[in-house]
Amino acid sequence: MEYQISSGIVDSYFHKFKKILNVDVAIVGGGPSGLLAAYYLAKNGQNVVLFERKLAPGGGMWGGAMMFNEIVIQHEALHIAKELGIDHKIYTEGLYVVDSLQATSALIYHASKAGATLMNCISVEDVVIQDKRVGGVVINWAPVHREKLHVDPIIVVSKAVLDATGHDCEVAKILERKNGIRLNTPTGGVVGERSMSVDEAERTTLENTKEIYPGLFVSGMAANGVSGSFRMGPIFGGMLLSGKKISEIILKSIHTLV
Ligand code: 48F
Repeated sequence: MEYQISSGIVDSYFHKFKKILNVDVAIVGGGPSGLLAAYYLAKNGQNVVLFERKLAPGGGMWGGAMMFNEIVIQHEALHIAKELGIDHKIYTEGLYVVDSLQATSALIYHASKAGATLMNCISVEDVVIQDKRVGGVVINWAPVHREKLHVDPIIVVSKAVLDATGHDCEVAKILERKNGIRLNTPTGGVVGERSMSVDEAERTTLENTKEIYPGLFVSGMAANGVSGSFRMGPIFGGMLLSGKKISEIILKSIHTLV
């Protein structure tokens, strides 16, 4: 019995790992925008992997506001909550409150059920460049990074990479820093996030959700960070709509590659 348990886990894990070495889309970051992009892309037949460095995907959604475990979503994004079976209560005109634990676990469950492979405890430390495009990501165990161990990584190739790393826009920063290239942002580089301005931030999240370099796409707070837009705190409509929008942009881009 002891042997069967271990061997079942190892066989199944390595089968999964082999499958994600060459994918359609590699998503970096398991916050709401990354999870939702994973859900819609997998639902549309793409082979998708999502890397999250923490033990639990979910990013900034679990904690609600200052650990009050409720979040707010706007009417415009309500159809997504309904599609995922998330309970919601109207609070005031156009604004709904949602239990953050139910919402976050629903995003994880539906992304996985739709067929996306979710890989936790793995950090993306670099990108692959092929023919002047981003063509994959470079990964390592998150504890290897934390312990600063000198261990070489594993390479994952993909047709598209999504930077959904939230406020830090880590992938875009790495691409800019290491390669001296111009990004499709107002300055040509990562501009950096601005202070709180909810309406403006929610609006610009969607505008900033786009391809910023051939093969590299941004969603969620990473989209606002690279283009120098504002933060918005515990209101999540923009994050959900951004995840959905980037899945449509990536799908179109992959179809034009074929
Ligand atoms: O920050 P995060 O939740 O991303 P998001 O989808 O949503 C932002 C909101 O939660 C909130 C907000 C909007 O209302 O202001 O903050 O933009 O999740 C990003 C995830 O990416 C992981 C990180 O641990 C987090 O769970 N992550 C960041 N860098 C890496 C990474 C990396 N290099 N490799 C793997 N995971």
